[in-house]
Amino acid sequence: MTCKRLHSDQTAPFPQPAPSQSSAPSALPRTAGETPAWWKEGTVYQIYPKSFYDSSGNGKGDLPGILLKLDYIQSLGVDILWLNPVYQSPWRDNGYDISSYRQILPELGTMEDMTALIRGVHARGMRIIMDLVVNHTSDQHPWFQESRRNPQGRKADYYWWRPGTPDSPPNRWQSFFGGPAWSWDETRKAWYLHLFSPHQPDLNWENPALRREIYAMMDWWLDKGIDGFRMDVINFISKNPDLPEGTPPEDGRPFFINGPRIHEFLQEMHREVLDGRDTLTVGECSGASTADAVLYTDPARRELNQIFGMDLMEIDYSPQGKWIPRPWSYREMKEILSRWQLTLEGRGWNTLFLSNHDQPRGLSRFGDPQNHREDSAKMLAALLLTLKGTPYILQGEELGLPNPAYPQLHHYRDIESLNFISQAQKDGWKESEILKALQEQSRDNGRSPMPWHGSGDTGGFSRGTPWINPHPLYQTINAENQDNNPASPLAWFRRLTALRKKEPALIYGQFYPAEPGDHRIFRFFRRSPDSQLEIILNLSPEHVSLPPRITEAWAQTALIIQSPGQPNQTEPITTVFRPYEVRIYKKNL
Ligand code: TEU
Repeated sequence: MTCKRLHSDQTAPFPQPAPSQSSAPSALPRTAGETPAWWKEGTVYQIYPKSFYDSSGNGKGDLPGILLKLDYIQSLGVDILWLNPVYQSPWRDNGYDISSYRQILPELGTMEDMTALIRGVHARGMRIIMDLVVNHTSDQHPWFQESRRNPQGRKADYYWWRPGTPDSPPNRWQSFFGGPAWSWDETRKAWYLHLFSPHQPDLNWENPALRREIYAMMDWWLDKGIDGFRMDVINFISKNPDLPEGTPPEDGRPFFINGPRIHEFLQEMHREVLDGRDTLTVGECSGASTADAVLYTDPARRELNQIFGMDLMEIDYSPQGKWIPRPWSYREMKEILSRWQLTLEGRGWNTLFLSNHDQPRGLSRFGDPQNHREDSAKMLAALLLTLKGTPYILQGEELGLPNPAYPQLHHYRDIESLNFISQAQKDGWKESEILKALQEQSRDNGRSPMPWHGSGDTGGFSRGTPWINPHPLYQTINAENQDNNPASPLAWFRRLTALRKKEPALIYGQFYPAEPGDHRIFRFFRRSPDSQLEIILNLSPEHVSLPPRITEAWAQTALIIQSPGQPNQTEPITTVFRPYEVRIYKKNL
């Protein structure tokens, strides 16, 4: 591993782009030596189906609703849809507790609706991936029901069962949602492991018959026409079978994160299911380092195409966890992004994301929704669409949507938030403190209904009562009022997706960090054989003046896009960056 940690802008190495190779013969000049793939070129739009568009009036978004909005999605210039789980589920963890992998939750639609959606997406030249949740199932899944009832049966060890007595669990591991990671099952008179809620028992991947069932299920979905999978906590599936206690004893993570057989399992999955298919596989890999990311995504190893690393999402986690966030700096943010870019260059492939259904909105965390909402949203969109990797945009992010920051405890729905509320109350937190933590960190911040227009009670999301409150700002921030406004975040987002399609250097070009000239500036190059783009982002709400050694070189380049400002109008080259200003200069080589 040659992963250098960059400590500060002063000490950071700034490798300059190598001299132009454009005269040298290259088989793939537009791809700068990278093997081309649709999943490298595409931008992914994440849809949280229950909060996207409710066509039936039951207060929940649904599959026909997504179908009705495909023209809007296509108009964004995105290429791939990722759907959060829509499978049959008791919905204890919003669908991440699946009770039947081959059925659709009736509230969300039917299998015919799903087939129609796949067809509709493909007819528009886009692709669609689904969530694959195979670290655990619901406790209502027939596999678990059979496993708990029949300790001698074929499915007896599809899950992590351990003998004992109801008063002494096999170890002291804690679950991610709070409370012990073991529950006692009265039917089988044994303990079972659940890294998440007690309703989400962990599957035992040591069992080859179980693995075969999962591969068959994946095949079944791919045969239906989906284009790949976002794999939920996929790097947790291999556990150390001794299940040792950690340090402290409650921390079992070293024994199941990137566990002993993880690479073997993923390579087997590749052989059994993915080989010969043209799919996108992206693994959610909390606890994966950049070195792990290379192991998971190096094409020669035949595991996954990409992973979601969580370093940036955990930038504000304190030693006490996510609910007590700590301050972070622009230096740390740039260090994380640059480290992932540099380590994966030529060895794997990155994902780029600032939001998802488990996180507060990227704008609220990394931008300034109070004072510079639109400009900071545009800067963050530019960050996502100009670094190297596949960008993932959460529905509403294209509108510059901040956290809904619901103002009362009873507005929250997510199991993790509800468990936090009861624990914090027990621990004596004041209600105002609990609310502040939820408003900043709750997963519900990424799950509010999509604001389609500014009228009615729900912003066009539903004719019924929404399962979670509409976004409080839907009257001012919505798709309709941004659609024809060329200065809107939505219009800017469309310009960026169009730019990615026009400039292969933004897809395949090598990433080079550049001397920023100021700690609030993120400056880097994307270089392909025939062009070099220089991207300069002011990460801050302040005016920043750059030194002449940086700005003088711009005279030989073209300013191809800039924010703030009107499209097709760029400011004369100035050395002062306005709050959240973005500029991209291009030089032909
Ligand atoms: O998330 C896994 C995961 O690491 C999160 O639970 C994380 O700990 C938490 O969101 C941080 O606040 C995946 C899914 O994305 C999530 O929605 C599920 O709840 C979870 O797995 C269990 O399936």
